[in-house]
Amino acid sequence: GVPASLSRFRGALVAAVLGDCIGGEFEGAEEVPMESVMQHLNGLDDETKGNGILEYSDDTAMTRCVVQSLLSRAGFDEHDLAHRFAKEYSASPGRGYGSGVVQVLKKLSSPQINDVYQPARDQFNGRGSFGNGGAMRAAPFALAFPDLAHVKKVARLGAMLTHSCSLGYNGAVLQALAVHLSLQGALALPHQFISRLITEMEEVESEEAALRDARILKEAEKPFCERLHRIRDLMDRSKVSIEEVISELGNGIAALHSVPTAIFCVLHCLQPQESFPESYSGLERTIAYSLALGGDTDTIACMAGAIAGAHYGIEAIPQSWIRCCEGADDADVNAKWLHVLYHKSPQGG
Ligand code: F2R
Ligand code: MG
Ligand code: MG
Repeated sequence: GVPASLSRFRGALVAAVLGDCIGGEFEGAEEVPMESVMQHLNGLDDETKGNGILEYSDDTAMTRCVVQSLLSRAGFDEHDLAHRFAKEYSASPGRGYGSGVVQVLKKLSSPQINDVYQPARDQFNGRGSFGNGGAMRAAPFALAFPDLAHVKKVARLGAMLTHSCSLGYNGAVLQALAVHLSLQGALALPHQFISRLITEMEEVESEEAALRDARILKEAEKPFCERLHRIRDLMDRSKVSIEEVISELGNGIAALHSVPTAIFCVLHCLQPQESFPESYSGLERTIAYSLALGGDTDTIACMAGAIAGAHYGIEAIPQSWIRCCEGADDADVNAKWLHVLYHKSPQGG
């Protein structure tokens, strides 16, 4: 693949923040007319809206914890990361966290905690969360380590601090894999990109815990693989409506209903679309399209932003968008440090 340039690291981390901040406007909306999306995005060009007026939500708050932990520990440290999640939540609880994960974050703040994975295991009567909260913060794992097996391992562990159901943590593995491959230029060949994800997820979803969870939740035997196959079918169609994307892939708060959707947004927007201005970069198209799907827009745009940003690089992001979003400048600085860590990492670097 193409060497992972600094521009791709910056694009990934900054666009994830923008997806969260810009997508927050429509989170939970059932229908989002394209005119409303364009009106919102055109408003970002207004100079008076600079200086980070669009606040980031839990997606970015937790991603920042992952980044800061990876950088300060020069690797994955579950105790440090759990501590950062808990501290961040208690300092700023109003960032729109999922209603279940709040219990985990409160338990993680206890000084008596020994097993930092236990609070997540206790969720939902012991079944664990299948929400997309593990996936929404998974991108930094792909930006810190070049070795694919290590990315899979730490994305899973990082998600398991809050999401012990395989349909939650495997969403994080899939999101990290997509960023990892995009960083290396794999989106230049979209069909190979999706085939590669299917191959990797076949192995991931062959584990006993994953097969068991899928059975209990009455999902397909390998649910993420099944969704990736649906993406491949949608890619082969000449026209796909928003309604069809929602019905085939979903736009909800479950990782299964949002991570594959984010991947589809990126693939669908690789080519110009008639709904968007010709001047739009692929990254602008991707974020705009993610918003138009409605549902969990901040999180789908955040995840799609990370994958698209790793492909197009920082140059594809309008300065006016960066100026509007809280935390975008910090993400840009942190991306440079992750780039350093990635290139000196012992995990295959
Ligand atoms: N939560 C939101 N947005 C809506 C609320 C906004 C807020 N109250 C406000 O207005 O300020 N967004 C954020 O949550 C998503 C990530 O959630 P996460 O971290 O996965 O949380 P949780 O609580 O673990 O799971 C989310 C919900 O999914 C359902 N669920 C999960 N596992 C389940 C299971 N095993 N059985 C049944 N239901 C399960 C529950 O409804 C959970 O609350 C992102 O969108 C982020 O932006
Ligand atoms: Mg959020
Ligand atoms: Mg969300």
